[in-house]
Amino acid sequence: MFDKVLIANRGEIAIRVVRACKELDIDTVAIHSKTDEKALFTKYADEAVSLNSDILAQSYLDIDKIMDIAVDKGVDAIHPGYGFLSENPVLGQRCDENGITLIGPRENAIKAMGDKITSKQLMIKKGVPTVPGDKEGINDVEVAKKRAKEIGFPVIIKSSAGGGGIGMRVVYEEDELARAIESTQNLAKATFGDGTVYIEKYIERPRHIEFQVLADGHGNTIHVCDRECSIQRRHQKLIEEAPSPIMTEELRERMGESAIKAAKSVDYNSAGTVEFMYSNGEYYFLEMNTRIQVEHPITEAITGIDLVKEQIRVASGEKLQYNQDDVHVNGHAIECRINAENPLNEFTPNPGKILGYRSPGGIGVRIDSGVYSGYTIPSIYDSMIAKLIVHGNNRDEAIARMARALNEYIVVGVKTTIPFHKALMKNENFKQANLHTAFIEENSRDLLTEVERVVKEEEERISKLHATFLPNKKIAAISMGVNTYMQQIKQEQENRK
Ligand code: MV4
Repeated sequence: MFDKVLIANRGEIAIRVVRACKELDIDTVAIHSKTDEKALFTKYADEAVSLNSDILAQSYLDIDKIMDIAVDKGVDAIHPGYGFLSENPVLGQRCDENGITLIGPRENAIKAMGDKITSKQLMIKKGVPTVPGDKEGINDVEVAKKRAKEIGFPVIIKSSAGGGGIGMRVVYEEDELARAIESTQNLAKATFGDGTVYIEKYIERPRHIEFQVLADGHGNTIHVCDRECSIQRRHQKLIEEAPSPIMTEELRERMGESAIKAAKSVDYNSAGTVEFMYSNGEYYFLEMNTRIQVEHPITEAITGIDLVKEQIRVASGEKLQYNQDDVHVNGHAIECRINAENPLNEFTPNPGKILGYRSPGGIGVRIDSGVYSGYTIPSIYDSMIAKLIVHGNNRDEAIARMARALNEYIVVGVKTTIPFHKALMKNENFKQANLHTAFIEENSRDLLTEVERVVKEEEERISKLHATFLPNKKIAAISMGVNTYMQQIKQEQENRK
């Protein structure tokens, strides 16, 4: 096992990795940008080294700088977390050159899964279901037209170098096809430096179901069950749950087997996620994410498996601690992403200083967060405040528990997505698990009406709690909005008369 690990990331995931290391008796080195000097993760690690910059290319994306620190500090391994360098094949190369282990997959796996045409071809070869359509790039618009007619409209044009929803376009009729191909090619060329695009049947309102996989360097690959991630907005997930409400033993067996085949097709040897679309009883491979994901805790909740510890163990050369037969689903878990965003204004980021903070607790509640009272959420990074994860014996209990935990949550000073999640927990379509990738669009009117009501209610009910946590009335005034505060003062004066 490693003695010392450098964490090339920030925020809650850096803390998540520190916690796994501590339980494995590994020392940790955090690296941080100028802005992140006061971030919580730098205090949790045994050592923290400044990258002396806020420019991404000179901080969290600066491989040379990070390698220098890793060598200087004598670490055995680097954990890249998610985002940043986590799916950059160069990091692994540079680690190899310096005799440092990368806690993640090998270069070949990242590259093969990063190219959508390559990965689709691999899946077809292994018998994993893929969306009907081409498995080669478009060279000739006339050929593409013929293929689109065979496939049947609507079709979708996707960039091979894309993923995560970037560089795709839906085409409903033949007349639009040529222009759509050209514009997607241009976009892909400009964004990824590779203009290769291909055609698929467009699946309308699919569910997004993904499988967690774990693989070691000894030929063992298991799946750690499924997550439902259909509720997203512009490809940003808002909430995830495990297992998928539509999952049956039989479907899990089949999809899990496909996920394992996908991982094995690239000799995968780490923690990863295989994404599928599900529609009308059929499922299709979408892509594989070659990293630990934001929503991994819901899988940990229902299986009891510490995914990050397993990921570190297999990277150090150990065998997986679990066989497929050891993996069982226990109950139901939900994760809400609590972001500093205004759900009443298109979820625009609302970074700033957290004036008061108290997170929920009690049975079945987990918070993964990198913030504290007095911390300023920087505007240069994502606006995540926390991941609120609940676990219950079944979906209904998990929903009730989440609603309860959201009501306990107090964040003063920045607008958050908490009211949105409260509204979601009450939504009938959500409760009935009528989930699909257009859920937010189709339910936005009902949700927004409820969010507005919740925000008003919070101002009234929670202002009392705010007063408890924030004896300073000025801060209370900021938190509840000055007008509401003045009204309250007036009312108090009236009452006294
Ligand atoms: C699709 C699709 C419908 N049909 N492909 C979006 C992210 C990228 N990984 C692939 N995506 C999609 N591919 C076909 N043939 C619909 C989506 C899609 C989607 C997929 C998963 C989760 C959320 C989504 C939101 C919009 C569109």
